[in-house]
Amino acid sequence: MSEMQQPAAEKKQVIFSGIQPSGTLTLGNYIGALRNFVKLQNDYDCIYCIVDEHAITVRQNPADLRRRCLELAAIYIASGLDPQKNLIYCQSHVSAHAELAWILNCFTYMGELNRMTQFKAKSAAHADNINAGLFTYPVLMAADILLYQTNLVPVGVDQKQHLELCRDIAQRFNGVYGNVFTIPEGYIPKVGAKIMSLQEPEKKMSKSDPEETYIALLDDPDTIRRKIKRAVTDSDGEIRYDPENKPGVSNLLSIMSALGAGDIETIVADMQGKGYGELKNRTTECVINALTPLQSEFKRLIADKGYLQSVIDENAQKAAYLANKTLRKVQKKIGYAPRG
Ligand code: AQP
Repeated sequence: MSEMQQPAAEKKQVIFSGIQPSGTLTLGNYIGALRNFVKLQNDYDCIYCIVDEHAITVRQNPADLRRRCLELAAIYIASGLDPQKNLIYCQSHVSAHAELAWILNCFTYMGELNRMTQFKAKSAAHADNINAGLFTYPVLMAADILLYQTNLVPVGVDQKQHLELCRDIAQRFNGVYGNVFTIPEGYIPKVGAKIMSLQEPEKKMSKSDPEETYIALLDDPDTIRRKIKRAVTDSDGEIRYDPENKPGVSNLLSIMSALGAGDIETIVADMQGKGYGELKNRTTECVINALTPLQSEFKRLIADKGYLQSVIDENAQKAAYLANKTLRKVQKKIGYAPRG
C-alpha cells in the first residue's frame, strides 16, 4: 500500500474519499460512494477516511459519534475493503488535515464558499447552529484530498461542487508556489450518482433525514420491504425512466440498475405491462440481495472492537506519514520557520 513498499515505476494513482459518521449510512452512500470504493481498491492506492471532523459541523451526541466511527470502519471492511490494502482511519487522528485546512482557508474566498449549495441546504436545516465550520467544510474537504496528492475522488454528484472548489484552491496555490498539489479529478458513477429520498424523490436520500425517507445499510429485510412499498411514485402507472416528471419511479429504476439488475433500458423493457407493485418487489429483492452479505459481515466485525481499533490505529499512522510529507512541503513553501 504505502509508496515506501513500491518501486517508483509501479506507483499506482491515489484515490481519496470519506464518509461522515454522522448517522446511519444509507443506500445512497452505498451506491454513490462505498460500492465504487470496493471496485477501485485493486487498481489504485486507496485512502478511505472516516471524516469525523466534518461530522461535527452539525451537533453530534459524543457517545453516538464515538460508536459510529468504529461502526463506519466495520462497514468499510464489511462492504469488501481490505484494510491491508486500503487506508481506513479517522480524520481526527491525523492532525495534518486540520493544519492544512487552516492554511487553505487563507487561499479560499468568502464569495466561493457563499456559492456552495450544501452550505445553503445545511444552514437552512440547522438554523440554530450555522457555525463557521459548516461554512468552511469544503476547505477541510480540499485539505483531505490534497494532503495525499490524490488523483481521483469517488463521490456522489452532490459533492461535485466541493470538488471543483478543491481544484480551484489547488490551482491557485500551485500558481503561487509551483507544483505542490496534484489536481484531483472526480469519479462520479454513471448510474446512481444521486439516489433520491423515498418520500420526496426530488430530494437526495440523506442519512440525517427522517427514517422513512432512506434505506439504511443495516435495515432488516422486513424494514426494507416496508419502506420500498411506501415509496412515493406517481399516478400515471407507466414504468419509464424520466427523472424530471417521474422522480419516484426513476429512482427505483436507478437503484435496481446500480445494484446490478442491468442497464435502465433493459429493466424498463422487462417491466413493460407490469405495475408499480412489481417494480417495488423487484427493487426490494435487489436491495436485500446487495445488503445481506454486507450485514452479516458487519455483525461479525462489530463484535470485535479490538480488531477494529487496531485497524484504525495502524492505518492512521500510515496516513499521517503520507499526509505530513505534503504538509511539510506546504509549510516550507509559505514561509513557516524551519523546525530545528
Ligand atoms: N443520495 C445519495 N446518492 C448518491 N451518493 C450519495 N452520497 C451521499 N448521499 C448520496 C455520497 O456518499 C458519500 C458520503 O457522504 P457523506 O457522509 O460525507 O455526507 P453527505 O454527502 O452529506 O451524505 P448524507 O447522507 O446526506 O449525510 P448528512 O445527512 O450527514 O449530510 C459522498 O461521496 C456522497 O457524495
